[in-house]
Amino acid sequence: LPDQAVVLPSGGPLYLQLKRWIEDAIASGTINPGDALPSERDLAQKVDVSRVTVRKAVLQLVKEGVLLQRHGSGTFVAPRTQRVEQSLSQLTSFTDDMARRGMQVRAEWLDRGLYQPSPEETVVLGLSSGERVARIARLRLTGDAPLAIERASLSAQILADPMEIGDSLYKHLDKSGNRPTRAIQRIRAENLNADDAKLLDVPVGSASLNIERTSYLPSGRVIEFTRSIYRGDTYDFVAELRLGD
Ligand code: 16G
Repeated sequence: LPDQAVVLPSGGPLYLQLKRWIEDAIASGTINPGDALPSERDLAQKVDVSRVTVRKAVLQLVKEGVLLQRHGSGTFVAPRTQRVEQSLSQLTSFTDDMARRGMQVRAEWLDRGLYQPSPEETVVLGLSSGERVARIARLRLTGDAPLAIERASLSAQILADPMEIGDSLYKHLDKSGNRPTRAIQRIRAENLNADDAKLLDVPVGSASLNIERTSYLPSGRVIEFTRSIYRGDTYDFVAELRLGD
């Protein structure tokens, strides 16, 4: 930290002023990812606030994932997460996208089985009466870092045995000539609920992108209805735009 006296940004409770000051110091590169924060006592002395105030500001930043606390060794600026750029103009699979980037991915299964469809699934997938739905839900990770939760629904006629799909749903569909060739995607901002936040290893209420994909065969038949939840701190969705007529 610089030697000169610390001037906190004004306004609001003291701990929030200190929090903002720490955020600014990180943003401006005064302290960098991996750097240790001074001890609570040193920081309190330097900024001329109480240790309770320091503790509150630090705790808040730990909750937000900006700082990391390691037992016994202190508080550090968290490494900046590497962002992933994802094209919005091509119909690709998660496995393809990650392989292209050379990223090693894996999946943790949250659910896979045949169910009675919900009214929404019946309508979107165009199921006939009595037809069941195959649901597959996965947490998709690179190493230990969770990237997205994916919950897919398909007609049981297309995916009779959800246990059969290996690492990639699209590769599996390809085998039976059922790989989709067109999709509609809807993207929405969402604050994560407790369950999904836990799965994605981020604080409750963190920003995420909720993506709904309905994909089609050339015949027009809907093949897949998938809700994906992507970490807002990790993903950039990018589309190329061209001047229209
Ligand atoms: C993508 C799709 C998802 C599809 C999955 C198949 C988005 C938002 N979603 O993640 O709908 O089911 O790819 O991936 O892009 P897989 O072949 O690796 O299982």
